[in-house]
Formats: sequence, structure tokens, C-alpha cells
Amino acid sequence: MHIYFCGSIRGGRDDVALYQKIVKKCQQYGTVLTEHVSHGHLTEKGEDASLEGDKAIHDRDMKWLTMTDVIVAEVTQPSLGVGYELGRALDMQKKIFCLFRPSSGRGATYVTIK
Ligand code: 6IA
Repeated sequence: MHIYFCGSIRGGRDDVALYQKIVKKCQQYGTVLTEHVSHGHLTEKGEDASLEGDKAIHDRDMKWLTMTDVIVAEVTQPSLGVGYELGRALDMQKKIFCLFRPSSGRGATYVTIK
């Protein structure tokens, strides 16, 4: 099974330790295509930015989104990119599992998608 994990990058990396736990758990069930989103050295400032460029990153991510069986998204940290990925995944009629922590004190702006 292919799993596409979504987590904030430019939106802020406060929850990266949690992303690592979620990705590890998901790896018990299948291949996580986007394991790099949980890497501690990837920061919102882009020190780890790929030389491939934004278009190549986008095209690769959309290819993975198309081939994935399920999307797991941690949505507590607001992220433009995660919102975009969920919108595209919804359009592709993918199974989507969103995780949100009410204890964060952030307003739950997301509702159950699917
Ligand atoms: O807007 P955000 O950066 O918070 O969006 C995060 C989401 O977009 C993640 O779920 C990723 O799948 C995707 N995404 C954003 N940036 C990248 C990236 N490199 N590589 C792969 N996926 C990405 C950009 C590095 C950047 C820090 C310059």
C-alpha cells in the first residue's frame, strides 16, 4: 500500500517530531512516499531546498498523489501546501485521513472530508 503523508514545511516545522511518529506508524502498513516531510533537517527556511526547483517538486508530488492509495495529513499547523494537496486529493476522490489536535488551541477550520 502507498501512503502519502502531508505535513507543514513552509507553514512551520513545530510539529516535526510528531510527523516522524506518524510516518513511522504508517510505515508499519505500507510505503510512505513522502517520508522526507518528516525529516528533522528540512526546515521552513529551505536550507534543504532541492536543486530540482519548485515545478519539479510539484510535478513529483502530484505524481505520487495520483498513485497513492491513501493520504494521511497532520493539519494542526496551517499550511498552504497541505491545503493544496488535500484539495487535489479530494478532486482525485482519494481516501483522506486528517489528524487535528484540539489541544493546540487552534480553531478547527477543517471538517471531515471523507
Ligand atoms: O506550504 P508548505 O511548504 O507548508 O506545504 C507542505 C506540503 O507541500 C507537504 O505536505 C509537501 O508534500 C509539499 N511540499 C512543500 N515543499 C516541498 C518540498 N520541498 N519537497 C517536497 N514536498 C514539498 C521544498 C523545500 C522548501 C523548504 C524550500
